[in-house]
Amino acid sequence: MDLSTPYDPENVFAKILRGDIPAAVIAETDDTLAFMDAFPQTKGHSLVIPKSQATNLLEIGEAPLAALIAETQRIARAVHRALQPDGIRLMQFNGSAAGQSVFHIHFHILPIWADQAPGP
Ligand code: DGP
Repeated sequence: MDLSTPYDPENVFAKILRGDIPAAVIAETDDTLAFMDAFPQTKGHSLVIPKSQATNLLEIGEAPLAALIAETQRIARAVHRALQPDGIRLMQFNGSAAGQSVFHIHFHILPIWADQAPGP
């Protein structure tokens, strides 16, 4: 999937938004959904997605992006309070070449503990 591939409404996050497949939802707003990653890289690894359709960062509009990043900050603060990690890593990939595997834009929020940090 290169950066100009059109949005596919059958991607797994679109299915989660429609309720076609289940997810461990942790927060929902008018514009965003946050849920646990099904293949966590650390304890408490979660994802935040916009409800609007956008494949990647190049495509998303300014208003949905603002809502997405504000919600990502809110979830990161909640993760800090709940899990007390030593650090919090955000990840966001665009295009297969960069490591994106689900083509609905999302932020990863990974709590990091100093003694068990995953590789970069
Ligand atoms: P990325 O490489 O940035 O596109 O990461 C996609 C993430 O989505 C990856 O960490 C695994 C996660 N994931 C894939 N399929 C599902 C699913 O069906 N449910 C949930 N909750 N997460 C999924």
